[in-house]
Amino acid sequence: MERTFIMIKPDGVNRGLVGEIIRRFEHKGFKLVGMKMMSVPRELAEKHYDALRERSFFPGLIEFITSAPVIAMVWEGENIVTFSRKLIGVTDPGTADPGTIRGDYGMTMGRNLIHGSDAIETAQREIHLWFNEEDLVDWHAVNHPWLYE
Ligand code: IDP
Ligand code: MG
Repeated sequence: MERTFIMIKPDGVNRGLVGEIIRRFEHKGFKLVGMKMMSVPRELAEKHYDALRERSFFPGLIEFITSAPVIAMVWEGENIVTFSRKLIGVTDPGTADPGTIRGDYGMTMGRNLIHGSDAIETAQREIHLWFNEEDLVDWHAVNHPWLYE
């Protein structure tokens, strides 16, 4: 089963949207296999966003991600990498569709509430960056046969 890395960013935590965001993933049918609240060390933030190092907004992005706690999570489900990006919405909340997390709750690019891995390889990299294997829980959800044929 596919896994992805999801992070509720400092704005989502400060705005009290943790429950609402987790609710959307749970109600879709995805399974939570790892979760921790943490302050993000600068080095980890920079590694996570390594591909964006040369972008003008990079310093502000690192300031933002390290400014207050985040909720780091690993979720599991069929096709979850692609589908969680749909649940989240496009990067700019100003143009994200209503019904998506960013479209419903966000206003600007630099305060877009949530991160989701953009590809299967990225998900694997990010899961290993943020979690130790022993902190991920292999468990059987009893609703499984009611979600998958
Ligand atoms: P994504 O989060 O939708 O995958 P990326 O292009 O990977 O978007 O960018 C990572 C994060 O960097 C975004 O979620 C957003 O927080 C921030 N970001 C991207 N572009 C801008 C920008 O133009 N201004 C400010 N922040 C940006
Ligand atoms: Mg991205």
